[in-house]
Amino acid sequence: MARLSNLLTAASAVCLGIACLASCSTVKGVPFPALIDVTIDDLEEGLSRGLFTSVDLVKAYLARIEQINPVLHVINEVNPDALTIAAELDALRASGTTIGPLHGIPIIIKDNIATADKMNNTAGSFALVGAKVPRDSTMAAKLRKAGAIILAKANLSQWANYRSSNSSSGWSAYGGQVTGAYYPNEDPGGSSSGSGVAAGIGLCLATLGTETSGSIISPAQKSNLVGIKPTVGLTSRYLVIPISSHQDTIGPLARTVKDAAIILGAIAGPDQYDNYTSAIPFGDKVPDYVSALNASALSGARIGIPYNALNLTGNPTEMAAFFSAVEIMKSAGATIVDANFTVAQPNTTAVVLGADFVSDLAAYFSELTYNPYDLHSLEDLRNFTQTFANESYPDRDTARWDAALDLGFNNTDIRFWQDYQNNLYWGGEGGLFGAIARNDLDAVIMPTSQSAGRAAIQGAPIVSVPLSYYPATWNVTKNARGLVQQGPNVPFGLGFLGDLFTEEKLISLAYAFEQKTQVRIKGPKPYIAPNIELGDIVGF
Ligand SMILES: *[C@@H]1O[C@H](CO)[C@@H](O)[C@H](O)[C@H]1NC(C)=O
Ligand SMILES: *[C@@H]1O[C@H](CO)[C@@H](O)[C@H](O)[C@H]1NC(C)=O
Ligand SMILES: *[C@@H]1O[C@H](CO)[C@@H](O)[C@H](O)[C@H]1NC(C)=O
Ligand SMILES: *[C@@H]1O[C@H](CO)[C@@H](O)[C@H](O)[C@H]1NC(C)=O
Ligand SMILES: *[C@@H]1O[C@H](CO)[C@@H](O)[C@H](O)[C@H]1NC(C)=O
Ligand SMILES: *[C@@H]1O[C@H](CO)[C@@H](O)[C@H](O)[C@H]1NC(C)=O
Ligand SMILES: *[C@@H]1O[C@H](CO)[C@@H](O)[C@H](O)[C@H]1NC(C)=O
Ligand SMILES: *[C@@H]1O[C@H](CO)[C@@H](O)[C@H](O)[C@H]1NC(C)=O
Ligand SMILES: *[C@@H]1O[C@H](CO)[C@@H](O)[C@H](O)[C@H]1NC(C)=O
Ligand SMILES: *[C@@H]1O[C@H](CO)[C@@H](O)[C@H](O)[C@H]1NC(C)=O
Ligand SMILES: *[C@@H]1O[C@H](CO)[C@@H](O)[C@H](O)[C@H]1NC(C)=O
Ligand SMILES: CC(=O)N[C@H]1CO[C@H](CO)[C@@H](O)[C@@H]1O
Repeated sequence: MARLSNLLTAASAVCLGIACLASCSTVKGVPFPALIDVTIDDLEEGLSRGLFTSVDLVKAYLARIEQINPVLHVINEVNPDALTIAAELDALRASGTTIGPLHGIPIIIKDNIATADKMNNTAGSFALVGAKVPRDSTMAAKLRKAGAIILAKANLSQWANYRSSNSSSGWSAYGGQVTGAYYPNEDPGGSSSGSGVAAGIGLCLATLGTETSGSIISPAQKSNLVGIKPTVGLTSRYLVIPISSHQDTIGPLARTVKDAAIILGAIAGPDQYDNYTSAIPFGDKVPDYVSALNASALSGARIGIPYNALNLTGNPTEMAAFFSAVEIMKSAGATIVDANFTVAQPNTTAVVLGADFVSDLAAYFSELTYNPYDLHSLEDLRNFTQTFANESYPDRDTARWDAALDLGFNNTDIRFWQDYQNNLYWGGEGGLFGAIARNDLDAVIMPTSQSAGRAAIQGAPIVSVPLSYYPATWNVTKNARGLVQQGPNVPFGLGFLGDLFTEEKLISLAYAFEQKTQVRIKGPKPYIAPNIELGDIVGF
């Protein structure tokens, strides 16, 4: 009896949290947040109090995946070893040992982050089904070291949206078309599309995505999530299928800033296999991103708006919400600064990504210990894709690869270097870094849909948080493949952009904004989500 009442007190305390105000469920009759809202703190509390085990959690999430995947095509593969791993972590916990901040917490990763287990790493292409890597990617290894259970691989825009000029966000030949959960046939954003929807509807606690330009923040906003796009080099790209060594980065998509901060802390840091990580200014001492969370951080902060780089009339709904957010920040004590970029519209080209892809893809192929179709270059991959029936060519073309190969050079060429230097200027002195330095800013803000480009070309960080959503009466607009772009309840976000390696500052500001607004909690719910909860698993 005493034990049960302890549980009751503990779980009720958990359930007084904001998450549970939004949606409460029960486990063994005890109130507990629903899996669509649950946080790492909630799960750690439930696990450590013995309300449920990691095996229960994995069973619940697998059942939810089975319920929803035939409709939304979020997941490419589940980890056949997940229950075994969960049981091992449960046994460790029972013996008094927790190995890290994610002990026993199920996480899903994008299907371009390799694991040396039974799961494939495909980028959504049949070219890599069956391929083997020599060891875990550093991201997978760090998740495991933090105690996480890698539950599944999430579907994505094929090749992280670097193949076609006429494909769609969230489509891959291997996984089909991911759709969002806020409106039927919603464009899920890309390219970490499955990572967005999976975290958004609670197929796991949170996910990892990758970004070259927009691929974390875009699906994060479409699934009403926080997305952290870290500085290039803060998180290792080793054994992550690349687009561009100069722009690729890996980061979390989560339902709260705090959860995203915990996960970032677990995956950041130097890695002998990715020499970009040697640019990290704090070495092995990864900042404690959780202790950076400060609900008052907007007070006294200097926040810049680059008016001349915004599309002020393009999307009146998003811009109206953006300027409401500005008022909220002002009332929270922030100083808002007119911080135009010196170059309003940079003339970027396809050279950096194309030339990087030629080099970096070949380097990834060369790491494989089993390469089922013996592919070694972009030429090989293009030929495979154009001739393998299930790759949907030419309905989905290979225009980006054609353009990359038409360059006739890779990233060792002087012509690459010239374009790369232009990008650094447009992202740096002529763009984001110039605005920050001239105006002594803590961050620059833009609507998430307009945030990606300037940060991408400089490898700069972005934290995107939920901002608002289209009203319930909104008329649906669709893209060429029939995916809903704007529609009733479709969410969108706000981006905080900063200088290199200033994630602590950005996370702190994003957290203060989240605490003031609670858009995810107060806003509309998905039109579709799995309904199996821990209570349906525990004790049955
Ligand atoms: C990986 O792909 C192979 C096909 O080569 C398949 O047999 C296997 O089941 C896949 N792994 C998972 C976890 O689905
Ligand atoms: C960084 O690593 C890459 C690939 O691992 C290699 O090609 C490159 O030469 C290295 N650069 C430096 C400066 O060591
Ligand atoms: C939180 O931010 C406020 C406003 O900038 C500052 O005064 C306060 O010292 C910060 N708290 C912590 C614990 O850093
Ligand atoms: C910034 O750009 C906007 C839009 O082009 C312009 O209206 C405004 O005057 C500029 N502000 C400054 C301080 O130059
Ligand atoms: C602004 O947004 C509108 C609507 O999305 C678009 O048609 C237009 O091309 C955009 N303008 C610029 C300069 O990006
Ligand atoms: C933009 O870049 C292209 C390719 O480098 C060049 O041909 C063109 O002249 C540039 N346009 C401007 C306005 O700078
Ligand atoms: C990159 O270009 C250099 C110079 O032409 C060439 O030697 C090298 O093989 C190329 N590497 C790849 C992966 O294409
Ligand atoms: C192109 O792919 C086809 C089918 O996969 C293969 O038979 C052929 O040898 C490939 N051609 C080249 C030049 O690699
Ligand atoms: C390719 O697609 C066909 C028709 O949709 C399907 O029957 C077949 O199993 C697919 N092949 C692979 C390798 O998935
Ligand atoms: C995509 O582009 C290719 C090449 O231009 C074309 O053959 C194909 O019909 C296009 N697909 C669609 C759906 O328009
Ligand atoms: C929605 O579409 C209807 C019919 O086309 C039109 O009458 C109405 O003005 C539209 N509403 C908005 C908000 O655009
Ligand atoms: C785990 C899972 O549900 N995988 C599915 C992913 O999507 C492909 C294509 O739609 C299915 O064939 C898999 O079964």
